[in-house]
Amino acid sequence: MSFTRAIVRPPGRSFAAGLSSGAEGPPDVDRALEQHAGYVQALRDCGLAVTCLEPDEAYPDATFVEDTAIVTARGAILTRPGAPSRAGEVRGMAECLRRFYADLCVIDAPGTVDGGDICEADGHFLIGVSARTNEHGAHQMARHLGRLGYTSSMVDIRANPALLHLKSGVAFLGDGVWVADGGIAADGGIVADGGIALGARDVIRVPPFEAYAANCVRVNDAVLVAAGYPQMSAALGSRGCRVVPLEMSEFRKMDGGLSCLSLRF
Ligand code: CIR
Repeated sequence: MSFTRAIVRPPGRSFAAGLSSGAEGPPDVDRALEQHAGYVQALRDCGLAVTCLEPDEAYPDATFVEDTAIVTARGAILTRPGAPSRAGEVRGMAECLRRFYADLCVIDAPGTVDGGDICEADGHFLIGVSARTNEHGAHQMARHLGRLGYTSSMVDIRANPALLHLKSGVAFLGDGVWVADGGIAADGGIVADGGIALGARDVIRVPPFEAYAANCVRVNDAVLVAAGYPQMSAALGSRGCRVVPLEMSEFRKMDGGLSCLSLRF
């Protein structure tokens, strides 16, 4: 969980035209830009060199860069987003990633993968099968990761419509500690591959009324978490984490979590 770099893209003026379940109304773009600047500062405070791409007005959801690629210590894989309106976001990310990776693997049709469905835990990857990541895409992703020397397991979240992506409901914090939503947490571990529980030293179960805060991110010595979720912040703090609460209200309105605003490597 030691990172030196991150890639981000601030939202454009078209942000409010992105995909959203719409339950919370339209976002305020100026406020989203302020919140994004706070997020970038938090990454810099964690010691990361942040590459900030230009806002992309053609793709209102392009600020959610995590969905466009999987970046690992051994290689990068471009995704093939499950929402047709987001397919074109990958090209811009590919151009950027060529600066950092010699080879980029791709997901081919009919496979689809959103990066928000991929959760790394010390060299093992959970691959969520969701409304965005289909089984073709998940198996291609597992093969790419296998070629890079990583293991993986599948977690089918299609029966849980509250989760847009796997990482909407699970986060790995290192040292055997997980954060997980009720459907993914099991006694002593994490449900994967239809029932096998990955070992876990500690699973922080997210209270249903703080479900949004499950999408937190360990960055070096800190855990970034959405502000306004006191039980989650307290649970993280009690594990000795340096908790960094960040305002995320405008991204939440567009169904985006905290992890999806950056690629970290
Ligand atoms: C979408 O529906 O694709 C965007 N409005 C939100 C994507 C959030 N991505 C993520 O949680 N990984």
